[in-house]
Amino acid sequence: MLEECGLNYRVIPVDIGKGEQFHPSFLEISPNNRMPVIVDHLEQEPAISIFESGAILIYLAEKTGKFLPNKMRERMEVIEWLSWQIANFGPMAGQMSHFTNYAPKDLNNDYALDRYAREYNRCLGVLNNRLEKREFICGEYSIADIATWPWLLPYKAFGESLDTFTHVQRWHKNIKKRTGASNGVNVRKDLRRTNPPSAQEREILFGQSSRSLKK
Ligand SMILES: N[C@@H](CCC(=O)N[C@@H](CS)C(=O)NCC(=O)O)C(=O)O
Repeated sequence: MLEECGLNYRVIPVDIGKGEQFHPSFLEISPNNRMPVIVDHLEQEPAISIFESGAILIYLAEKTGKFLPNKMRERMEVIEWLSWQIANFGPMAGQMSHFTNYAPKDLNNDYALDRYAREYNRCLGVLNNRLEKREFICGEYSIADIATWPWLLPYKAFGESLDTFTHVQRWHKNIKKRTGASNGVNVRKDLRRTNPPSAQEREILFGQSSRSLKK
């Protein structure tokens, strides 16, 4: 979104394998100990911080007047589909990623994998139906597309194919051509995890409970 809007920004990496997401200064602006979170020093005094990707997208759309229509009907459609992504496609893809990439192989995860694979596949069906008569999710390119597209990208690693989702295929190609979108998904690619997490990192990442938040 920042790339799509041509906004200036500074990336501050958070090493979640080292537990930096539990640092009090991070929890102050992201109480759910998750990235992303943004701090806008220009718009408000004092600076305003926003966590949760959906809220961040709405904020940036409001700030720039881009990718969120003003008219109530069109605006609500975008918010509806943004909410669909936040509550369905994103979390299902997130769980697919966990069970595909990180769940211990010596445990039987078949049920969980099957459950999330079906839900991811179902969401692709919902998206495909929606795109049948529209170039983008809500007609014009919007924050609903910006939120949804990144979770389509790992479909092959999740064992999916787009062969039967022809409208999703077309939509994917169209977004990939956008400079802002492709720049956005490549931001700080150098920091992406390439090795499996160590035992210590696994404990920080997957051993979380309310105790992890203790001050
Ligand atoms: N619902 C959140 C999910 C964000 C999320 O899960 N972020 C992951 C990285 S992609 C994270 O920060 N994980 C830290 C952790 O597991 O402690 C959003 O959309 O902003």
